[in-house]
Amino acid sequence: MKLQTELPEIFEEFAEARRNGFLAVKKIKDQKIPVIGIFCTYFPQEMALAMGAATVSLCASSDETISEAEKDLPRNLCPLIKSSYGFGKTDKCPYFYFSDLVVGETTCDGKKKMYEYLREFKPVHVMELPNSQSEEGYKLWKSEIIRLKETLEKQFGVTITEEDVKEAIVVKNKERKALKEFYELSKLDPVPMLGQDVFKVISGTTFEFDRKSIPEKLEAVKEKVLAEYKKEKKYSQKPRILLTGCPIGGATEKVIKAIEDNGAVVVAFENCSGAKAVEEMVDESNPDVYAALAEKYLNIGCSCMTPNPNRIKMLDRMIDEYQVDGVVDMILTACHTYNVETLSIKRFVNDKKEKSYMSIETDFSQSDVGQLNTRMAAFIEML
Ligand code: BJ8
Repeated sequence: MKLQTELPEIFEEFAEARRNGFLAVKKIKDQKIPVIGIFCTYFPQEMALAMGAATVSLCASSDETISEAEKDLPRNLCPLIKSSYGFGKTDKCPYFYFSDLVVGETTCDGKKKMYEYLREFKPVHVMELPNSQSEEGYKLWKSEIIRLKETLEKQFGVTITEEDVKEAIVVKNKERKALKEFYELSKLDPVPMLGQDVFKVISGTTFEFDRKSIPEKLEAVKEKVLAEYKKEKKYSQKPRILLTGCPIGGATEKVIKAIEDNGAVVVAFENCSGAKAVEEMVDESNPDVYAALAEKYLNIGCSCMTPNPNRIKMLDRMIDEYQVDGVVDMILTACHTYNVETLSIKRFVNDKKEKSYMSIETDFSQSDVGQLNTRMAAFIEML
């Protein structure tokens, strides 16, 4: 069996962008470009792009600062929230350090309450995210995007015109399209690349601050993967897994590794580290740019929405398109919304799609790697 791990140079540019993310942000700061720290996929990235600012993700993914966070926050809280707060408090995260403004959204209870304390370390703007995708919800989200624009204008002394927003929409749509076309290579059977490498590319693009250059880079990596695939013809068939649930990154990449070390391959990421952020474009034909942004972003199928039909719709489509054999739902400890939603996801995957389903609860420590491997091996064995 030959997979792309024997050709690491194909993905090296993106892996390196990830490793050197701190340096890239420092360079941005040296050029006096404003930096906006963000926490969530609901953040309308086009607004930052429209004013020429860079965005960095502050969703921390290591347990390094959790003990410090637990001095202020309850222990029984999602590790993502504790870690994010801990990095802000200890100033150990250069992304947080370099952020001129932090933008959060009223998603889950833990996150929105955490922002109240985060204000002690940085200027924080909180967007009021509705809990459902109702008509009223879309109106509120549109007005919140306009309020964000006004905050950015005031804080950075800039004017953001509708033309600026329109241009940013086109740039971000091109980036999404290119990313989607790249990871859709995993629809091939046998698959041409491991999920671990797809993930390297997806996360590597977040550290490319020249957003216009991203489509070309993605096209190049796609061509290289395809060329190898056609040349080698040695790729073997493996059980195909779709990952859903909480966002993955850093410490939780252990889940992708456990799946692939035990003989399967992750062919699709439905969570916020993948398709949730990418699949739906902003409607460029809508003359009301704020309505177009509100629609794209509020449609994201996060478990903070009630009900949350868009997660099911995306799972339905992706399970078919990627010829998925099994679904793994990763829940971070104490994430109540995703944890409660596991039942409906399990029912949908088992009963409607007639596929295998497994949910795993984990945190940012590595203490459960052995147990993860045992459970994955058993799950994959029965696929
Ligand atoms: S759009 S998934 S990035 S909220 S894991 S902090 S929900 S308790 S991260 Fe998320 Fe936006 Fe939704 Fe995506 Fe709360 Fe759950 Fe923790 Fe979470």
